[in-house]
Amino acid sequence: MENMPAQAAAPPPTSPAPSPFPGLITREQEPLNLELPFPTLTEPVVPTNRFFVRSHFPIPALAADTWQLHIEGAVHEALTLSYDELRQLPATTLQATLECAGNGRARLTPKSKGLLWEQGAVGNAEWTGVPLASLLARAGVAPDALEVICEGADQGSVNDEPRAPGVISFARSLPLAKANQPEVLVAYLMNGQPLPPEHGFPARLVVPGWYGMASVKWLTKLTVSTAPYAGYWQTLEYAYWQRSHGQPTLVPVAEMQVKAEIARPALHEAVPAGQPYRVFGAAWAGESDVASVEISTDYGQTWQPAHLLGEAVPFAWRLWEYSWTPPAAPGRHTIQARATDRAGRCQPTTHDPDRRNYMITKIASVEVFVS
Ligand SMILES: Nc1nc2c(c(=O)[nH]1)N[C@H]1C(S)=C(S)[C@@H](COP(=O)(O)O)O[C@H]1N2
Ligand SMILES: [Mo]
Repeated sequence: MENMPAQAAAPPPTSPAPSPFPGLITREQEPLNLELPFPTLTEPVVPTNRFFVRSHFPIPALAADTWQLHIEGAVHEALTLSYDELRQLPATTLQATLECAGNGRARLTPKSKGLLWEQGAVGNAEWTGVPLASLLARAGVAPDALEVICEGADQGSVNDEPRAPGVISFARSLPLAKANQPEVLVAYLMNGQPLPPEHGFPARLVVPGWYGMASVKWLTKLTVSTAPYAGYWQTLEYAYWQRSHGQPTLVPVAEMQVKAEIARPALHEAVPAGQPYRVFGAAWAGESDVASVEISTDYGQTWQPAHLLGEAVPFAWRLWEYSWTPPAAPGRHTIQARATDRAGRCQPTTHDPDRRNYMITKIASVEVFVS
């Protein structure tokens, strides 16, 4: 008998389609919430299919040829834009790091409510889109306008406490002072390609320097408003306590706070004794820049400077490395990293309860086994 040519192993017909997000940690299937396993970080720009996904409702099925963006409210002339019209306007391309305000929640004690993200609800990508300021200028913002309410097409009911009043959409307001900054985009490309449905196709807001919740996906409506907006996603959720005149007041989560994360070693990694090890990670600083990253291997008694890699890119995280030589004797060791921004702000050692379960920047510890 003749030898049959070797057949490529075809997957059995019942096997599920390959994951479009290989290697991401599924925190929730519906709605879809996926986390980057942070120890796998290598490059400053995270590939689109490795970028974390945070959604509160099912992903809306939107088509480019029927999608519209409405700009209304306190404007001189309400506007409606199609996808093609949006793509024909002068565009900007920039990098921006998005971090979910709940990133790091798994480290809070007592156990926090909300999705228990470890370190990977953060990513840096290149975004292309039309500056929001240019769209607002076309519509003509009223002189007494304060903010713009940005609404996505996704909807649902929130049945966990605190409940929402029936079916709501995802909406956040941006103060005009930020909305008019040149870096705030109505983005339609991510890393040079049309946004995937999970990241907001056909268009989303990208608010560089702010926590992820400001970057409204599946953007369909911008309402210019003369009064502060107090919707669900900036009062009952994504709000924290700020003290003024001795009184705690709930204010919307906004600018990202300075933070460094260690990608490697991973938690409980086995590290060879007595040989230099490349500690590696990323740091970001919201609207500021990372001025320094420091490493401690003695529980914060002393700190040594890490080396910042590449050039500073506004609104993008900065990768860093540090050469650590573990002691020759085997044992447990703890590595900590802390970042400082241009304004001299550094990370706290404990989580301020006024931040509730958001803005988690307390210095993290990675315990390793030297062997
Ligand atoms: N319409 C809409 N926009 C949204 C969300 C959402 O649930 N619906 N989630 C927000 C939150 S909390 C974050 S952290 C970012 C995450 O963006 P990504 O999924 O592209 O990583 O999207 C924001 N924009
Ligand atoms: Mo988020």
